[in-house]
Amino acid sequence: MTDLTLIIGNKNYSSWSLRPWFYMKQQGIEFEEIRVPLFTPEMESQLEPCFSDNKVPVLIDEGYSIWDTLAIMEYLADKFPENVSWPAYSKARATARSVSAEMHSSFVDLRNEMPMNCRVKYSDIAFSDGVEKDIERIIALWRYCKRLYGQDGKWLFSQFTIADAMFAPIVIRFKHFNIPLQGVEAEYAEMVYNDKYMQQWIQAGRQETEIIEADEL
Ligand SMILES: N[C@@H](CCC(=O)N[C@@H](CS)C(=O)NCC(=O)O)C(=O)O
Repeated sequence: MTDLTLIIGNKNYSSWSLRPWFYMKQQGIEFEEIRVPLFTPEMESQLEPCFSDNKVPVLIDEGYSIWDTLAIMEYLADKFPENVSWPAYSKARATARSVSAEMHSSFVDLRNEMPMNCRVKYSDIAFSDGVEKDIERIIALWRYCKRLYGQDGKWLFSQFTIADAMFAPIVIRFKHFNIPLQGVEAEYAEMVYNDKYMQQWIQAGRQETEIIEADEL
């Protein structure tokens, strides 16, 4: 029995929904999941009481609505302080927040040209300079976190944190767009992609049949 409900979009496409879902699974937080297909009347009616500007994900706790990915995970970090959500050391925590906020607010070219799609694998796609720059920056962020704080475990800050949840959809994009990775970033991406909860999400996404044309190349 749980008081928490996470409203998510299509698993095939909804990169924002994946983040808090993956975080809650990794943290062992029980929740009921409601999946609403994006851009449908069903989505509108489900989200109407949530004040989320018709966007997913939304977390409902005892009827109270929390929207926006980072706010949801911060709320859960406060609610379950026994979980590790951010690194303990304050400078590592600040870095984890910096990279998470950067992921939240940046990489527009990558989002536009490289939509998350669990069903499809591409190769030889020509990207704009903007996307190449976004890819380089994300790899640099992962290397930076791993070098400074990620030597004692498989995650960016050794233990799983919100930062890993923030980059989870990037891992699917890199894999499905066949982005060549090396060294530490290749190891990290492979580990996250093969994580059992990531695989649950990807397999569920692959079973979905809705098509969002804008996210199909
Ligand atoms: N910044 C928001 C973004 C949420 C968002 O854009 N979600 C997409 C699905 S992945 C959505 O609901 N789109 C529907 C729409 O824009 O009408 C967050 O962090 O949660």
